[in-house]
Amino acid sequence: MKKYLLPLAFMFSGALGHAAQPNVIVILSDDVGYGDVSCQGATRISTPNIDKLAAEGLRFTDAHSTASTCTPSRYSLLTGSYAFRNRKAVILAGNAPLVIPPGSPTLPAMMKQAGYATGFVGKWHLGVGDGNINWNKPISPGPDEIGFDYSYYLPATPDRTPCVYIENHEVQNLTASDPLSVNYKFKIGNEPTGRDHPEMLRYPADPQHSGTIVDRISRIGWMAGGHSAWWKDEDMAEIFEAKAAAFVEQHKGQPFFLYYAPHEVHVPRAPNDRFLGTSQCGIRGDSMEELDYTVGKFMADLKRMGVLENTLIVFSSDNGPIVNDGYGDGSEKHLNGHKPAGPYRGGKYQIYEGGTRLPFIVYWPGKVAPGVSSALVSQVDLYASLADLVGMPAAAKARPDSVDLLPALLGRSQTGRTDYVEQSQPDFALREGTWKYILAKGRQPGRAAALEEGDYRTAAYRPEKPGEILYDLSNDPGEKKNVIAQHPEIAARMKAVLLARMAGSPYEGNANPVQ
Ligand code: NG6
Ligand code: CA
Repeated sequence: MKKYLLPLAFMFSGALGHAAQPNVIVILSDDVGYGDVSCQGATRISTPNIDKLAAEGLRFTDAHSTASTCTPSRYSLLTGSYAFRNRKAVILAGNAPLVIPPGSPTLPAMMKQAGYATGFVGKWHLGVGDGNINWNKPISPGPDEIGFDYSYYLPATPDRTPCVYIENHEVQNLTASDPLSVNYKFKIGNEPTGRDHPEMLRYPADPQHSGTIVDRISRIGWMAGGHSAWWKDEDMAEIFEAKAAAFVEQHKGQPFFLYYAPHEVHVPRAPNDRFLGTSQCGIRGDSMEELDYTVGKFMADLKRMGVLENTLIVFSSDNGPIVNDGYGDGSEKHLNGHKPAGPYRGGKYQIYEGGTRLPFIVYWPGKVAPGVSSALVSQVDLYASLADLVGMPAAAKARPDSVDLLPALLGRSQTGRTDYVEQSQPDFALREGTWKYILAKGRQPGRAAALEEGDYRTAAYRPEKPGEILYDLSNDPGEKKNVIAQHPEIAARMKAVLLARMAGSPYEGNANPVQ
C-alpha cells in the first residue's frame, strides 16, 4: 500500500534488529518565526548552524504549529490532538495544573512503549501539579507522569514566576530554610517588583510583566523565598544544552527520544553577554544567534557521542514571532528591516500564516536526502508519523487528528495533509491546499485604543471585524486580499469542513471565545 514501508521495515527491524531503531530528537524553539533563520531569508541575523541542518536535511516551507501560542501548540505536538479539544489548553499561568491527563496517549508515552528512553529538557508550559502546588515538596504530576523518564525544565515561560528549574519532581537548589512560594493573584513576600522599583530593571516592562524582579527583570506573577534556586537568564541556554547532551550521553546505548525545548527567542531576552550585539537587529536577533550557537554546540556534542548517523532530528518553533511581547528591550527600535515572519502576515497570537508557519527541518544524515518540501505538515502529525517510524502504527489510531506523514517527513513523498485547522482562539482557520479560510471573531471594543497605549495583547492582533475571510495563498501569500466574494462556494465548503473538525470541542460553532 505504501511504497516506503518495505525498505523502512527492513532498515529498522530487519537485518539490523533492535539496535537500528533510530533515536529521535525534537528541538522546539520558542517564538521563532519563519523569517528568523538565514536559510529562509534573514539577513540581519546569521544562523549558520540551523542553516547547516537545513542544507543537509529536508526544509519544509509549509509546516505549521497547530496554534499561534505556546501551550496549545505544545499540547498538540505532545498529544497528537488538536488543542482546541481541551478547553484548558490555553496560555497557562506558572502555577496552573498539568493540562495533559496522565494516562492519556502522548508522544513520549508511545515512544516509551516502543522501547525508547524518553527525556525532556527546556520550556514546559503545560502546567504542573494538581492546582495546589507546594514548590518545596515533590511536584507531581508533570512531564514524568505523561511519558518522560527524565525531565529538566522551566515550568511555564521565562517571563513567568517561578523562575526556577525543576528536575523530575524537585525544584533544583532549594534551601529548606528559605521555602519558595508563588502567587498569581497578589504580591507575596518582600521582593521588589517592577511596578514599585522600575529603577532596578535592565529594561522597562508593561504592567502585566511588572511582578517580582528576578535577575533585573520583572516577571508575570509573584514569588517569594527560594532564593538559592532562582535562575540566571544569561546561563539558561548553556544549562539546557548541557542537560540535553547529558541525557543523550546517558542513553546513547539504547534508542532514545528527546524533546529539547530551548527558551529563545521568547521574552525576556537575556542572551549571554557574549552574544550581545552579534546580530544586526538588536537583542531579539542576538537571542536568535545564541539559539543558533546552542544548536551548533548540541550538534557537535551529538557528533562527538557518535549518535548522529542513527538519529532523526526535527528542528522547529512553537509559534510565530513577536517583537514586543511586554518588555521595552529595544527590539522594535533596532529591527533594522528584519522580517521575523518572512513573507507571511502576522505572527504570534495571530490567525494569519505568520502565527503558525514556522521553520521546520528534518535532519537524518544518509536517510533523509537534502532538499526542500512544500508538503503541508503540522506538528500534530509527529505523533502518528513517529508511531509509524518506531513500529507503533496502532497507537496512532487513538489520535485521529494526527496524520501519518512519515513518507513526507523522510522526503519520500511530497504529499502532506489535505487540510489542517489553525487555532488562534477565538479565531480559527482551515488550510486546504493553498486556500485559507478564516472564521474571525473580530476585535473586542476598546482594544484598538489599548494597542496604541502599548498593550500588545492578543485581541489587538485579531482581524478587525467579525466575519469570514478567504485567501488564495497561491497568488497572495501575504494574505492581503479577501476573495470570499469571488469564491463563495469554496468558502462554504471550507467552513463546513472547519466546523466538522471542531464538532464536539468546547469551541464548537466558534461560539465560545476565550481570551
Ligand atoms: C502572554 C504574555 C506574553 C507571553 C505569552 C506567552 C502578557 C501581556 N503577555 O499572556 O508576554 O508570556 O503570554 O507566550 O501577559 S507563549 O509563547 O508561551 O505562548
Ligand atoms: Ca512560544
